[in-house]
Amino acid sequence: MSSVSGHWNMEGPMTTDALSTAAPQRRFPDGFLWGVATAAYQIEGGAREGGRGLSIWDTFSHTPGKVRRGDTGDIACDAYNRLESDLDLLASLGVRAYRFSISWPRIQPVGSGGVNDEGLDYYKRLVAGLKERGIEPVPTLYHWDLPQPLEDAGGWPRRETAERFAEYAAIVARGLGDGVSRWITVNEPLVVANHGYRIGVHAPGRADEAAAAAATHHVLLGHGLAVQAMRAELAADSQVGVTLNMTVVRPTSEEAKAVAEEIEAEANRVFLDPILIGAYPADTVRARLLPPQELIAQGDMAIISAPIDFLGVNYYSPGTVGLRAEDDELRRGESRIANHPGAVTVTRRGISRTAMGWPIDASGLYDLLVQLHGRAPDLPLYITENGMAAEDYVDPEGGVNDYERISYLRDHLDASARAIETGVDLRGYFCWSFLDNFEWAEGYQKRFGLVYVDYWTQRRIPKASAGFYRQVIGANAVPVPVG
Ligand code: IFM
Repeated sequence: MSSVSGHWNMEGPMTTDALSTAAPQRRFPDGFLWGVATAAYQIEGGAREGGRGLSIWDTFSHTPGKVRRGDTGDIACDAYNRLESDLDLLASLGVRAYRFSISWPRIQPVGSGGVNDEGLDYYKRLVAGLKERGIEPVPTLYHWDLPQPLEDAGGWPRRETAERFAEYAAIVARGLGDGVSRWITVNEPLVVANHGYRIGVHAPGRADEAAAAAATHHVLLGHGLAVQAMRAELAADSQVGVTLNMTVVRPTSEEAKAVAEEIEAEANRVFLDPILIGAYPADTVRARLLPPQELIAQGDMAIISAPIDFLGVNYYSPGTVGLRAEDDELRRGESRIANHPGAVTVTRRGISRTAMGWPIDASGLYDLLVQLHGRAPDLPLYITENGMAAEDYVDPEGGVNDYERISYLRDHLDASARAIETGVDLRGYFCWSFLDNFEWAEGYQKRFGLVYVDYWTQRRIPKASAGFYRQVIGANAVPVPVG
């Protein structure tokens, strides 16, 4: 159990020495897994190197108007060519685990059939390099870079894509299984279906409600089939889980409770319920957002709900929902919610936002963890992403003093430790992100890293938050926020 003890020096602005002296701290359980996270398309670059095929993100980012400033992941952080120095940098942060994703088109350039050994070798070297440095590799198999030929054949709305995914999962498990003991199948199925197929702001850029509903089912099925395929290849004690992006949705009034519950179900339960209980939340979510019955073959829900070893949770921000009549003028900080006439998102007065515009409220993470534990008390949880984008810049002394990020991390880590104190089985925390990187449709403008990347030179500059995080890991504790 974590507990409050000791003293930390919190005098003046928080610095990287903040953990060395006199403020109270909240401790994490021994063995708590401290990590950082990235994803292949966001950092690797080397888009045409090593036999890699094209993914939907290559196509999308090269389509004018899709990504801010026309940025692409062609070069990104050039991590593909900087393996050894990035591994040393990771080690210097003191992390015990590294969550990265595997680029499907590096392994299978056309998404099916033969294996590209050069691609697999790259990840073998990554896994070996991590282990040499005492860092646990935690790969995610799918972080949105679907091989383009599979999209051309219909993409995630097509059932065969789930089957191809399971084949790819088996190849990776066979190739890397010796060095990896914790695996994540899919990152954020909601974003795959919703951003990629419903609203089209992410690759492949389709805006088609029926395609999104079908993609929802097939990404979940892909997860379930991949779990089966991987278990057949891996040692019995290997752990396989999935990562969902989740939030809490708070109503501003008693009257707004029902719509808040529906919005929360759309965001969380459409993906969580099938995994936990083998059913879509048809009682709460409108039918057109759910896969039609004719797509759900017999046995699918059992495959999707086969036991997993842990749930990965990505949390950034909570939502607050209120009611306003259609003709009401909106107040400051309010915006209407598509498909929910009369509902508005509300930003509480005085609340800070990240550079993405997301409200900062760590109590949402605490509430989410407690809720999840209530629903699935025996399922270990990992926070597989949490962090913030900030307007980072290199100061004249050459440092990046990202105090806002330090305070964001401190508050969210404190919320995590408090959740553990109430009995939540939270086993680890992965900060998003190791490096500044390609933030999808936002391109390189939004910086989430603990390490600043100068994209002109590829120079890496650890920010003040990297020092803070290193101290948290060393102490296995976080300073308790004041007030
Ligand atoms: O950068 C993304 C990541 O790829 C998935 N989760 C949210 C992050 C911040 O938007």
